[in-house]
Amino acid sequence: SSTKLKPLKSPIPEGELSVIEKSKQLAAWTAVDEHVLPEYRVIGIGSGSTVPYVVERIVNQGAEANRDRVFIPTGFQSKELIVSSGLSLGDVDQYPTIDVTLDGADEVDTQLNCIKGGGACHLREKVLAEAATTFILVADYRKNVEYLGTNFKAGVPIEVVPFAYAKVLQNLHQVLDSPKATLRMAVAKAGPVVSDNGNFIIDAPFDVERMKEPYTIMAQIKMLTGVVEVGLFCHMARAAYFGNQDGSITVKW
Ligand code: ABF
Repeated sequence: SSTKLKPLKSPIPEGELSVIEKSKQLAAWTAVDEHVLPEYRVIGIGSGSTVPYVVERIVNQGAEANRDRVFIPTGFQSKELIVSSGLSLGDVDQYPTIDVTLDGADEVDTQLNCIKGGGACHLREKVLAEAATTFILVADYRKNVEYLGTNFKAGVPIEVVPFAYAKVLQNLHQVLDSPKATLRMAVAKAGPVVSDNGNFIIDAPFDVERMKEPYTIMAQIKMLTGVVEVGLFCHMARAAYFGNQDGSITVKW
C-alpha cells in the first residue's frame, strides 16, 4: 500500500537546501512526528545523510520530551550524531528492546524490502531494526522504487570476515551468479573498507529479475560461510517515508 500525503510546508525557506536535501528533511520530520511518540524511551538512530534530519526533529521535540530517553546508535557516525546533538547515548546491549528505530536506505521496493549498507553499517543497522518494535525508513524520492536495483547499481552490500572474503567472492562469482561482485575499497585505493566490526564489505550486483526476490538472494548469501550480514532487509520495516520533489510525502506501508 502507499499513499501521498498533502504537501507539508517545507520547513526551510526556498534556496537554503537542495531539492534532495529538502526531500530528506520532509521524510524525516514527518516520520518523527508520526512515530516518535511521547511515551517512547529507547530510540534507535540509523546511519546516512537522512538520519541527521530525524535527530534534528527529535531535538525539536524539546529537552523535556527527551529528558528520560536514550538513543542507540548503529555505528560510529550515528553515535557522533547522537552525542553532538546533546541526546543521551545508550548501547543495544543495555537496551536490547527498542521502541522505534529510524534509519535510511539505499533503495526501498513496493514490499518495503530494502537495500542498506551503502555506508558499511548494515550489520548494526539490522540488529537495531530487529530489536525495534517499530522500524521506520526515511529517504528521498530517489530511493522509492518498484524493484530493488533500479537506481542503486552498486549491488547488495555483504559484510564478510576478512579471512573469508576471497572465498565468498568466488562463491558469488561462480555459484550465486553475481560475476561483478567486488571487494569495497576505501578512497584512493587505500585498501579495503573496514566496518565498525572489523570486517570487509563486498558489493554484489544482481540482475533486476533476481532482485525481484530479495529474500531468496539474502538467504542464499547469508548461508555462505564467512558472511556476517547481508544488506537486504526483507519484511522488517513498518513503513517508509519518502520526500518528493514537489514537497509532498509518499508513505509506503
Ligand atoms: C544507511 O543510510 C545505510 O543503510 C544506507 O546506505 C544509507 C542511505 O543513505 P542516505 O540516507 O544518505 O541516502 O541507513
